[in-house]
Amino acid sequence: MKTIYSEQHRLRDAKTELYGGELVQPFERPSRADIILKALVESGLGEISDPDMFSLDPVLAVHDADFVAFLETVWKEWQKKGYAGEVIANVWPARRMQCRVPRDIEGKVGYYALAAETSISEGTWQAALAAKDVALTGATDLLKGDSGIFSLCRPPGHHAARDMFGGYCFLNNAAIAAQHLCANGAGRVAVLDIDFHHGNGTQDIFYDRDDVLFCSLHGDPEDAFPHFLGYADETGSGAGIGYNRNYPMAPGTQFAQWRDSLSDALEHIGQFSPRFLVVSLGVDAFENDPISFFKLTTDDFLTTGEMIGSLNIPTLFVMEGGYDIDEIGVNVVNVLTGFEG
Ligand code: Q9C
Ligand code: ZN
Repeated sequence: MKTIYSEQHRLRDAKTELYGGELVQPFERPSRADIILKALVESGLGEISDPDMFSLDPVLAVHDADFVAFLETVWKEWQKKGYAGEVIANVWPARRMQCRVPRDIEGKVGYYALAAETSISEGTWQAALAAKDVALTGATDLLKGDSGIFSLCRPPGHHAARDMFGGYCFLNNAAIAAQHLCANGAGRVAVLDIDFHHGNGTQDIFYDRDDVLFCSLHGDPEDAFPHFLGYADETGSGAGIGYNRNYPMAPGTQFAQWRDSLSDALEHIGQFSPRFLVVSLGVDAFENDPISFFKLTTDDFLTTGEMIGSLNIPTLFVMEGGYDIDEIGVNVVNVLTGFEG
């Protein structure tokens, strides 16, 4: 299987993450991609290619134009205001307040942020742009007839909604790729999200559509980020009713239960019969992940890949989360190897 990868991911190198009331080194850091790349090369899974460059059009097909302009300019605006630190949200349009976009940059940050852990700094926008190129290049390869491609995106994307960033995400790489596949004649596309966290951004983007099926396996929002979306009774709206499926699971969930959810999701995807499948591939369901609570083992990721491969649908894997740096590489390689086998 071919991997698409860009060195530009390094430009996303924030110094701070707001965690437990402290500013810590971000869990989502450049070494994640380095370890994955190293494991891929050692596995001999396939060639590593640079992405092609795409315009903002495929981004604007899923994201709000003012939001995109905000991401492009926020770091400059923040510095212009004289702040010494990184961009961190500290105010929100909470219940019964106005949902207008304020003039002031600090107000704008609160308007477009869905959480405060994700700091923005120099290079964040450039890295996010490169990540969407990595995803779109993979999608283009699928359109040319490839049966499986790995887009090693960093920063990740599945928490980024139509007009919100957060959860370490800025542009929704998987949604941009899925929409690009639809727009280029694919007809139906399914997105399967196996990252530990609910793919709130992807759900948001496709919630009212019947041409994109979204299925997400994740920690119950009662107990896990993003907390305010991802319940089982969110099934879609309008024409999209029945085309959104959430599988929230409890703390301590092991593979036996997780694979039952995966089987159910795969059965629905099979019935939907999409031309392409996009997998939001997070490996933070791993037992040793520092910020998650599922108990999947390294071997379980191999089985996961085999199960996805048994659908026999051309598949784009888009990298999302996974924060146990030591084993992120082998876990990703196992999913891809299982798929190929
Ligand atoms: N107490 C992705 O995996 N906060 N994003 C976690 C833990 C944010 C995860 C707080 C987690 C975001 C792409
Ligand atoms: Zn995650």
